[in-house]
Amino acid sequence: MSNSFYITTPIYYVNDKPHIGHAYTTIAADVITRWHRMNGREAYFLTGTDEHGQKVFEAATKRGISAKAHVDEMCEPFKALWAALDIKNDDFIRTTETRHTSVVSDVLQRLFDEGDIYTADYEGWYSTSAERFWTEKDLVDGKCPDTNTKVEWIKEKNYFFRMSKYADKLRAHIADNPDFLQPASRKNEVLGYLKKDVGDLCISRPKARLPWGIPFPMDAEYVTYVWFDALLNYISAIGYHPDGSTDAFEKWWPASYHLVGKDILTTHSVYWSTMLFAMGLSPAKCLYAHGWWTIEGQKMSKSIGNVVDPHLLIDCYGSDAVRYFLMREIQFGADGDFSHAGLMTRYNADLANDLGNLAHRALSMTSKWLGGAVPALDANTAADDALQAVSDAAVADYRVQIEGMHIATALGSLWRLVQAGNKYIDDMEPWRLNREGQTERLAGVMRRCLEICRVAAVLLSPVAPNKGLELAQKLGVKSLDVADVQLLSGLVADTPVAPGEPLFPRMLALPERIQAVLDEVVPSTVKTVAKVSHKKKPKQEAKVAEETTTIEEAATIEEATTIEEFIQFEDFMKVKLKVGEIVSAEKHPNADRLLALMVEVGEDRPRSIVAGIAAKYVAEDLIGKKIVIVANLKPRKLRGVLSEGMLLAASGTELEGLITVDPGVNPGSSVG
Ligand code: ME8
Repeated sequence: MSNSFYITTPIYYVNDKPHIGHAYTTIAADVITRWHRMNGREAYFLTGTDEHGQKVFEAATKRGISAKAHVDEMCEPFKALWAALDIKNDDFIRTTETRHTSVVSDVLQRLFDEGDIYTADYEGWYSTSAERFWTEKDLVDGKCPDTNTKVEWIKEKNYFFRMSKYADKLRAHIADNPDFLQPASRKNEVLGYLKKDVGDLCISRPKARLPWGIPFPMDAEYVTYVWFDALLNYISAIGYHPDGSTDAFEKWWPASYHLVGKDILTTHSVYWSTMLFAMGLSPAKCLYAHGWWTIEGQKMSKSIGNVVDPHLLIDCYGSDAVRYFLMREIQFGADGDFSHAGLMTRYNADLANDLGNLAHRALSMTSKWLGGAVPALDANTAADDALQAVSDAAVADYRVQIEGMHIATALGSLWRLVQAGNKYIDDMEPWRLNREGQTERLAGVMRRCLEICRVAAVLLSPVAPNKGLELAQKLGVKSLDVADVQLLSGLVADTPVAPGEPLFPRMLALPERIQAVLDEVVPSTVKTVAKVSHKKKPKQEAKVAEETTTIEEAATIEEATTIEEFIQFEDFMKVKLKVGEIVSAEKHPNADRLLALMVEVGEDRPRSIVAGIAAKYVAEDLIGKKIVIVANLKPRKLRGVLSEGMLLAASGTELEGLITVDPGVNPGSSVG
């Protein structure tokens, strides 16, 4: 593997504010770049803005300002979003910069001199809004098939790029380079396109119609078609020049990856590759066209009003959680649906529960029972060997997957280890080891749990760099070293550790600002939230019914204790009662009478339980209490918060008190 790694995103049009679609591609590029950097490769990550063209010109004219002033302003929100999302790009190219326009101009001249650009009369239906010509059969009801706006018949002289001349070379290149077009489905699409006759590409627009573009060096009456201009950014930014490129260009080209959305597959695979052939250059090693996000089941569009502003998500969840969600929710390459409910569910399930609990349990037990320092390892038991094997496999798989651009699968591999860590805690019962005074074993067990947290911190960091670092700091780890990361012995004994604040505080209900957006935008969208979120929920919560339960309907203690009819023994046996330990308690965000609890019941994660006990108990006083829960009650949402069980309590006309259990009884023990 060569040591230099060059990755690009599309350069985005400045006619809109950036949304989560733009964020998606850029985050993916950032994740991959961070991973390669961690592995010692020299990397160069380019993004930027596409600033010429009809729409930009019209928007500037409408505002009564110059196109240049308009684009200077409009590229800023992109830069600001990348900063807010912790994107570490090495360069940001704007197509209005001289370093770019001069290269475009010189490439045009060179290709013209060499005969790969020629003039001819062109006739066709022209759509101003799509900035392109259509043939008669392309039109839909006589209108532009892309924008559904009127078209006009235009006959004019234009400049053409001899794309047809390089079509065979492109076909051969695809055949000889099986990894060039990814994923495989996209390759088939391009091969389908190449089955037809590939014509030449009209690459000029008369200046009279479109003044905002790069002028043709050999003809001041014409400007360059926006795609011919834009695609060249990938090489102008790194120092290409037809008369002699810089060393930087020689170092980085061909790019390792062009990441694009599937919407711009043809321009990149066909136009760009043939342009490169004409310039005597090879295409990027891989053109990866990812899938498309819809929003709450609908196309994202300004007219529907459902365009998701990434800043809102960052404000509510933090940049790391947004990055994690977008990377984890869908396979890179596949289409996917964004839903606010899906984001919150995954945030709670993966980040707050799985990872957050592992870190919290490992660090707080170490602090409570082992003096708050990394404990010594003891000799491996069979369970410890098995845990090491899970770590070996998870890390190896993560590496293969992320390097194959399967970021979601890579995260899935890491999560297998996180879940194994939680299960290890349940199986090893550190609370029992502590009670029984098995200090050496307790130390060994807690050490391995902390080690898993270290692996998680390292492998999480390309996707969630701040939280990766925060977790590492809690463990006293100074550098996120990926070499031999899988070995559950990488920490330094006696280093101080501290649980501190939770990494990902649990989200009890949709953030108010998000709920307000959903309520406001399109009423039908809100309904879709529930529907879509069912489909998308991770397994654990798939059975949860989305109900609009009121407090009165809730499964309160009163309800359970006023039933006086006889039941059969078998009926009673259906009820599974378990001992639980309350590990956290908070006021319910939407109901004064309810508390939202997290209860450890010896499973791979604590359960979220909503209980109508706020009149009698202050939340903080409940932490550490051992109680009895009905463990097989169908989970439901109570005023928007998931409840996965019910507490047993004594009550007369009102609640008298919780049924508590001897402190020596372990969470998870069955009652009955
Ligand atoms: O096409 N889902 O710019 P653009 C996933 N300037 N990705 C999405 C998305 C969605 N719903 N919406 C946008 C252009 N994207 C040209 C590119 S490159 C030389 C010139 C992402 O602002 C995706 O990467 O329309 C898509 O390809 C890109 O934004 C389009 O950005």
